[in-house]
Formats: sequence, C-alpha cells, structure tokens
Amino acid sequence: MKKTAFITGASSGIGRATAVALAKADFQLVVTGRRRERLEALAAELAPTPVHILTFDVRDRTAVDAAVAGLPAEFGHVDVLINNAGNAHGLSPIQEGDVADWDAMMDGNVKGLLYVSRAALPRMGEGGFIVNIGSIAGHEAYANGNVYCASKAAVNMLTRTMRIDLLPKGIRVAEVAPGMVETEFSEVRFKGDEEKAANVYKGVQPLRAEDVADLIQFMVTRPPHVQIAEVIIFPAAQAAAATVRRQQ
Ligand code: NDP
Ligand code: 8X3
Repeated sequence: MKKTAFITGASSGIGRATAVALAKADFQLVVTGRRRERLEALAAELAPTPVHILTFDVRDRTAVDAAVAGLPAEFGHVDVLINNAGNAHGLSPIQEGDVADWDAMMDGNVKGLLYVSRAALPRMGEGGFIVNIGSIAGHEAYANGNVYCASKAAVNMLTRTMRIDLLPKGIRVAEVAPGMVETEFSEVRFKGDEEKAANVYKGVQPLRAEDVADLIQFMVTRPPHVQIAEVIIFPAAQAAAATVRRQQ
C-alpha cells in the first residue's frame, strides 16, 4: 500500500513541485489550497497516482478541521505532512506596515501551520514525518522583512518544539528554509505587480521550485532512523538573505 503525503499549498510553486516529486517517489497524495481548478489540473497530471483534493483557507480553523475530518478512509492515515502553504504580503518598514498584510502572514504562515498540524496529527503515528517550510527570512533579519521574518522565525521555533513534543510518538519533524525560489511568491508579495516581482530575480539564477522539492523528497525518503532536522537551501548566487550576486 502506498504511503500518504498531505501537502498544503499544492496549487503553486514549492508545494506543487513537491506533489510531483512525491508522486514519483510512489506516495499517494492529499493536496490542498484555495484554488480548486489548479489542484484538479495537478491531479489529472499525476494520474494514475491516487490524489485527494481538499480546498480550504489555512487561516479558517473550522474549515481546516472539517476538511481533515472528512478525509476518506483510504487517505485517512497521514505518513508525511508538508506544511508549505504561506506567503509574504508586502515589503515595507514597520511604521508603514499594512495591518491586513500582517494578519495574513501571521494567520497563514503561523496559525495555519498550527491548525493543519493539530488536525492532522491524530492521523499520524510511528515513522511519520512533518516538514515545515520556513525561510531564510526566519533565520536572518532583512530590511522591511519585519512581520514575514517574524512569521518564519515562528515556524523555525515551532519546528524545533514540535520535534521535542512528537519524539515519544516517533514522528520526525524538520524545517526546510529556502532562500530565493522563483514561484508566484513575489507576485503575491507585491500584489500582482509583475515588474517588481521580476526585479527580485533580475540578474540572478534563483532556485526552481523543483530544486526544493528534490530536497524534501530526499528528506522524507530516508530510512526511519534518520531525521534530517533543518536545512537552509540557497541558489548558488545567494550567500545570505540580502547578499546576492547579480550579473549585469
Ligand atoms: P506560491 O505563491 O507559488 O505558493 C503558495 C502556496 O500556498 C499556494 O499553493 C497557495 O494556494 C498556498 N496558500 C497561500 N496562502 C494560503 C492560505 N491562506 N490558505 C491556503 N493555502 C494558501 O509561493 P511558494 O511556493 O514560493 O511558497 C511556498 C512556501 O515557501 C511559503 O510558505 C513561502 O513562505 C515559502 N518560501 C518561499 C520562498 C521563495 O523565494 N519563493 C523562499 C522561502 C520560503 P492558494 O492560493 O491556491 O490557496
Ligand atoms: C522567501 C525568501 O528572502 O524573500 O521566504 O524572504 S525572502
């Protein structure tokens, strides 16, 4: 019987690429996001891999609980949970910050991860693996990153504390903290401003979502006694959050 991987934010970017990679590694999938049509296209692409689609906003605790409670029996045991859903919203000094953006980041990146984990954990057991997608932003401060950095620092500390709490249950917990990955991330951060988004990657070869997915696939397919706990992954052109080598 195939193992089940439950991936949040699988409609785009890193989550989508992880779904593809884990399907190749012979997992069956529960894929989640708000954009059902994207998830349906993904499921069609992955056929004949069994894929179950759940659509909910990770910030809505009632919706998270109802979706996870309604999982069909054949997807009822979760072997791997990838807490990936999240985004940055805005990039401005704290004194000019938009409170709605702050709410979106803290509610999505932090509380969403908690809600999904709380709902999924009763379905996990010995040998399970949780991968939380943090960011270099959770390890280093950068100008105007304030609340996004704080949300990802929270993901780092939650990962470390979850690892302790879940030790008696035999559930491994890891953080993957990427630097620059070209996805829809910057379009979301800059609210659809494609020029600003493109500038983030100007003169740089960023990571592709597939590069991060490769790493995640490697981590969750190690033997049961191995727990890769925390990995920072940069493109070769990046040395720190705000230190990037750009070609003219
Ligand atoms: P994308 O914008 O391409 O993907 C984000 C995914 O998260 C989408 O599938 C989106 O689905 C889902 N999502 C976002 N908010 C919610 C929500 N409130 N409820 C449900 N689903 C949600 O960005 P990435 O793939 O780059 O981002 C994935 C993760 O990687 C995020 O946690 C991000 O912070 C992190 N990261 C990204 C980096 C980068 O440079 N790209 C670097 C470091 C970390 P939908 O809109 O359909 O709901
Ligand atoms: C995304 C990477 O550097 O834009 O988490 O914060 S960064």
